[in-house]
Amino acid sequence: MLKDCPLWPKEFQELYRKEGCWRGETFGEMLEKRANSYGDCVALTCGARNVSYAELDKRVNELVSGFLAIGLKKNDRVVIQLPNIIEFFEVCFALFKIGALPVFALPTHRSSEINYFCQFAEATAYVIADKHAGFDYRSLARQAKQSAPSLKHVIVVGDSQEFVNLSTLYRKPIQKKLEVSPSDIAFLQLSGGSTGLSKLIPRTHDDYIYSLRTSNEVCGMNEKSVYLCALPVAHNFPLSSPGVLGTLYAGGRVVLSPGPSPDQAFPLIEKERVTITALVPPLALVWLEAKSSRHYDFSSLRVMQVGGAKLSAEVARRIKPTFDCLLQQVFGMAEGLVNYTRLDDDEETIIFTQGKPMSPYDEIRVVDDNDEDIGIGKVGHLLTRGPYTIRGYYKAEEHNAKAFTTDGFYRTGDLVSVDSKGYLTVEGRDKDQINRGGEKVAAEEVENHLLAHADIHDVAIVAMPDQYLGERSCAFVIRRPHSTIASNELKSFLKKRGLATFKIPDRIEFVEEFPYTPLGKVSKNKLRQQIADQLMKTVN
Ligand code: OOB
Repeated sequence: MLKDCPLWPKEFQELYRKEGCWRGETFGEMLEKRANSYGDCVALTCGARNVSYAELDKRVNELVSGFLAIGLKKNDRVVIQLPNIIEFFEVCFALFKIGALPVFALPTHRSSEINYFCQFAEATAYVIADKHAGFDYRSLARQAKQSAPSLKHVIVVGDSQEFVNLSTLYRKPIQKKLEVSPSDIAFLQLSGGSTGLSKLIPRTHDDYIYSLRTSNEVCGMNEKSVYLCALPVAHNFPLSSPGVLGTLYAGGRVVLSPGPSPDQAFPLIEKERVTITALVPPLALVWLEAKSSRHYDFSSLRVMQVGGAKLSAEVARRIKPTFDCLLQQVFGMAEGLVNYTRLDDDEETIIFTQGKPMSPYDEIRVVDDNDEDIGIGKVGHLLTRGPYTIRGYYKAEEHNAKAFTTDGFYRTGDLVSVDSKGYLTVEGRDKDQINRGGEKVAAEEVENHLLAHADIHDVAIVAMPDQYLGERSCAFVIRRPHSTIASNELKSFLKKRGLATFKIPDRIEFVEEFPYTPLGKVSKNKLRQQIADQLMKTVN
């Protein structure tokens, strides 16, 4: 078992097993079972390639052999940064079978994030595609190798240059028995982060497979389901709610789209007869706008899931009439808890709420600033614990003491209200984060980068309202005396530091001083109000 991962206390482990949540299955076993039951059925479609369950399992076993041959072993951490391609699944399942742990980076991460993941997780390997969306990932690998002494292998899909080519690692399967337990950590997922850098989220085979099975029941998944993965596959929403892994659990078919644009996704919906897909709110808006001018057959589509950020009721209302399918709101988090509106809920519930917890074993508390429970309909902090919600981040003892209550509830940082039927409405956030249309930016992480600039005295980053993304980021900056540094110079400074583009502030406001709270802290509330008022004025 990987060290430094707080787990559920014994009595909860027993409870979740006794209640049949955790059934003692690993991802490796799951794939083998599906290969036995659905061997000839297509598991994955990517471009012109179709891979059956039997073929996927075979390729995974070959890769296990190659991974072992280069020395990968149980509990090794492997940073994976791949686009939506079949190799993502081959690599992940091969690592699951060995008991090595994928660390799921996103394709938009750059050297600042990747170096940190490799260093912090003490990764032994980093798996990339050569190029994707015009970006050469081998340059990131070179930097990662310099910065993380633990990194022994860089494995590349495509032109590998000086690195190992993934295609050379498919070897004759070996018969060695690999000891992987269902209660082992299967992988490390990334948190959106609110205090500085992303935390790593340890998820076990048992807990994650339970979340897949429960998601599948709620979302009506079965072997006829065809799931279009348009969002980046490694994100928890398309990965597991029910996402690509839920689809494979159900014996259905995953269709991989290289990206979420209507030009990429619409033809796939028609051609592959997609039944369910998942989007973040800004994309739902783009799809709504694009639908009328593009004449594709959407008749197979039953469910459009929208989550990751708050969906406005006005946009929600347009989904069913435009796509002639059900809308499902999804309010989830990589730490665990996932809430869904149910497919048979009434229109108002689907349009106005973010659903209710998927499992009867999810425990929800809505509390005031003193951790006292508050009543129905009132807005408070959402706390949760349950059979698939972590009890602590990896190697983060100090942070865990703040992010979890002493009795194991995770402080989500979300402000919600709960109605009499147990449905949640997300009303805001008390974490220092910007939710840029589903992409999470930890203010402190970006502030620290800006503070490294010699011309900057102080900085505070807040969310500002945006019609399309819901929120964008605005950095309030106090320059050092006599500095005349401009916004674009600061933005290129951040880019040069290797920060993912989505984290670069959308707007920079130079100010002489910050407003303060009575306690002497920078008042981000006042800054948010200030920029919102300013934007209103420019609109009117
Ligand atoms: C999903 O996961 P993360 O880890 O990227 O972000 C979690 C946070 C939540 O705590 C909340 O602040 C926000 O994203 N969020 C929503 C939301 N869904 C997520 N805020 C308002 N409305 C929603 N529907 O984003 C995620 C993971 C699994 C399934 C779906 C989303």
